Amino acid sequence: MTYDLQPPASHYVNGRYVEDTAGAVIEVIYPATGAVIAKLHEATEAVIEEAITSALAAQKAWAAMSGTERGRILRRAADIMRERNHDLSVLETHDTGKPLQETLVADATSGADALEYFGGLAASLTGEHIPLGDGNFAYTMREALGLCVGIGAWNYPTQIACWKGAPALACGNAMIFKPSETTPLSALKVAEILVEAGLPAGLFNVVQGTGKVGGPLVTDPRVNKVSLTGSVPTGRKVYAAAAEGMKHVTMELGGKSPLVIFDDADLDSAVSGAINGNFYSTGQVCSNGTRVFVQKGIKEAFLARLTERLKGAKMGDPLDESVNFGPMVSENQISIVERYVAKGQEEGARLVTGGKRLDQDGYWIEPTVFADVTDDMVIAREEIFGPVMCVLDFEDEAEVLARANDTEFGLAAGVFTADLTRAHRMVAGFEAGTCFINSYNDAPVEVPFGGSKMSGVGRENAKSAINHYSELKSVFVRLDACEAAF
Ligand code: TXE
Repeated sequence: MTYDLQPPASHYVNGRYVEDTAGAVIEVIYPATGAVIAKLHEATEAVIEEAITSALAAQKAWAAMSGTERGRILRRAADIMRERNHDLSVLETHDTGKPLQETLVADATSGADALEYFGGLAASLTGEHIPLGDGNFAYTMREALGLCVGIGAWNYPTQIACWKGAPALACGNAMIFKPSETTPLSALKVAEILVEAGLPAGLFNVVQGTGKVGGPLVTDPRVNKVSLTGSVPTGRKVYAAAAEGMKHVTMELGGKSPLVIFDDADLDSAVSGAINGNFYSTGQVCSNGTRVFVQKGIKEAFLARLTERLKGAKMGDPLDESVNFGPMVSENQISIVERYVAKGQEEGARLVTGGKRLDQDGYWIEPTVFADVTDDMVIAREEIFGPVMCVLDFEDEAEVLARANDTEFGLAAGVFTADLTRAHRMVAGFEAGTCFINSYNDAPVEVPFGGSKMSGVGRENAKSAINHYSELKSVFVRLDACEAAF
């Protein structure tokens, strides 16, 4: 790899690396071994201030450029990311622990897709003409919001930086991005690449830190929009703080999504869906279908096939491309998962496979399946955010739909069935923002992604993201005389 794990400095502000060693130390840990691979400093007030002032100084000129010009820079950045995919993926693997087999296809590539997609869209962000009779008319202008703050989670650091940065920049905004303190490395490379592609300094700044840095960014009156990917408790705090300043928000939060498998489903395909929806990225995916409802007729066949297929999970050096199951991201996260595994056993769920933490350095735990899970168990109600699948039985469609929706969350939902009529009936009934029929967890940039209920507000990706990074100005034009009552 050509990238050093230790970046030149902690932050990327105003087109260059910036350091302030007065900030608290952030140790970056390689989850596969527990070794410290880099040390950074949390942003101080001075760093945050420079991030804000340089962003504001650059934003108006950026918004005044044509969409074609802005888009060209984003598309160039997409090309650079693709050229450097291998190095970026190795870095992402060190940052998150996710196996290289995954990071090579799901992180910088997904980020590049977002840059390419929104780069392509930038020139077509227009308003409309509204005829009003008698020659009078109105038109709308789509305008940038100004300064946007992006706050990331640790599971998809590159992807999250790009899913927020690309639409923000395409619309003519500046963005300050704060990665999760657990995975601070990759977003710095996104900033570097954008500047290399021609992005003027100040338009995409990266500042490091915990909520102590995120908090002041959210409340700063100069910030117009906040987009967060994280947990529901943090989302609630950030949303409330943003509301004080009447800021635009996008909240991409957690879930406990249902995946419903009817007994007419193709068994192997359904097992693949359940594996993708529970064990990809070691289960650390917000949209995971962790409540797997299996119709009674195929329950035992499903569990048998699933157990067989799980033998194909290969743990080991995440940089070995044949490894397909990595460690969890941190000691904190694995200990949360261990507590839930113990809770599931205490509650009387049947541990079908897995559940054990490996006796070695790093944060390794086996892919875990519980069967005979009931709706009221804690493991069926709370987001675990790890490789723990809960299998629940059901008898019929109406019953399973009601149970699937009986949650405070509403991020995603999936159904496997050979009956397409039933499939469409089910997705029409799901209380969830992102649904899948005979598939699970696909997230192409062309499709809106996001949740309802406690899982969030707004949508990322697709044309719909444009509405969350711009606003309309309406202009009324009178061609005849303007009259008044007196
Ligand atoms: O998330 P947090 P964490 C869920 C998952 C996991 C839990 C905790 O259930 O177990 O979240 O993960 C920043 N003002 N997800 O601790 O705490 C924080 O620094 C402004 C789901 O990583 O929500 C980080 O950058 N910012 C998720 C980001 O918010 C604040 C993926 C998220 O932190 C802040 C990851 C504050 N007051 C975890 N407090 C998903 N939806 O995919 C914290 N932050």
